[in-house]
Amino acid sequence: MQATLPTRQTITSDAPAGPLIVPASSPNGIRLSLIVPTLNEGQNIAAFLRAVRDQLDPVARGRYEIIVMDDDSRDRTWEIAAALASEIPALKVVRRRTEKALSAAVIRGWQAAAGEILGTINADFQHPPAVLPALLEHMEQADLAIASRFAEGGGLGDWAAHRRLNSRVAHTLGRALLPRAFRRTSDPLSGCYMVRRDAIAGIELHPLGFKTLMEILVRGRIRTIRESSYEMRARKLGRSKLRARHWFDFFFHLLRLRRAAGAGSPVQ
Ligand SMILES: Nc1nc2c(ncn2[C@@H]2O[C@H](COP(=O)(O)OP(=O)(O)OP(=O)(O)O)[C@@H](O)[C@H]2O)c(=O)[nH]1
Ligand SMILES: [Mg+2]
Repeated sequence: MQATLPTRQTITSDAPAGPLIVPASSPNGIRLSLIVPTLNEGQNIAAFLRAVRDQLDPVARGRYEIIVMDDDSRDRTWEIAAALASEIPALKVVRRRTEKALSAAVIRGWQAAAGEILGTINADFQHPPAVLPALLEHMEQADLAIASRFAEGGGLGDWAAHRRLNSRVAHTLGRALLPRAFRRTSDPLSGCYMVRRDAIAGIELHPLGFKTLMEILVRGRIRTIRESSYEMRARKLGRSKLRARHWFDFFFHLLRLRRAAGAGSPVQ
């Protein structure tokens, strides 16, 4: 498919660099900045962005932005996304060409964002965009709102047995190494959540791998957490980027956070 040429304002290669620190922001009327990290999601991205817009327009029209953080996908996801600029004025696309990593892409997106609430969701429909309005509403009273597979009404849907087992092992390891952080939510490994900018501004983050939420739970100034349940789905289109090496990333990330928690983080 040939995408029309994106406008200059929609697409940029200027991702923030340096330490992963989200700045405090000056008031500008943007309530929510939603980061969508992508790598070769050309088959999903257009339908996904339209679905996000359809969920957010009724509750936050003119007060949200969607930032696609694409790591220079070979299938030109960035170009397909940016071609939607006229349909989705709230859209920005960053084509990152210097770094490649999911968790850093999310935080770089927040560094470039304007909103007082910062969120993230995957581009492959595994997190249903329909959960977004409920999360945003929770943010009226919370520092962190999490889309949870394990809250009442949620589930792992059509997930394969080996993925369910992986998930169970990951949760068990997390509970053993970071007990206090893992007790605070039913789904500390969720990839879909919103956090108040104030709760993480000025704190240097050190994520590794796919699980940024653990980073926020340990290093952030999180007092109140709310959850909305959802049914996880298996990916329908495109290929998984999850690899065996992400298990090592996960394990080292847990150890790093355990050390940080011991050094006096708010949640140990
Ligand atoms: N920017 C960026 N995005 C990534 C990278 N790796 C994965 N993603 C995106 O992050 C999200 C999660 O990746 P997935 O491949 O879906 O991982 P997963 O959900 O654990 O695996 P599946 O269940 O098989 O889909 C998707 O939106 C991906 O496109 C990366 O290195 N950089
Ligand atoms: Mg996925």
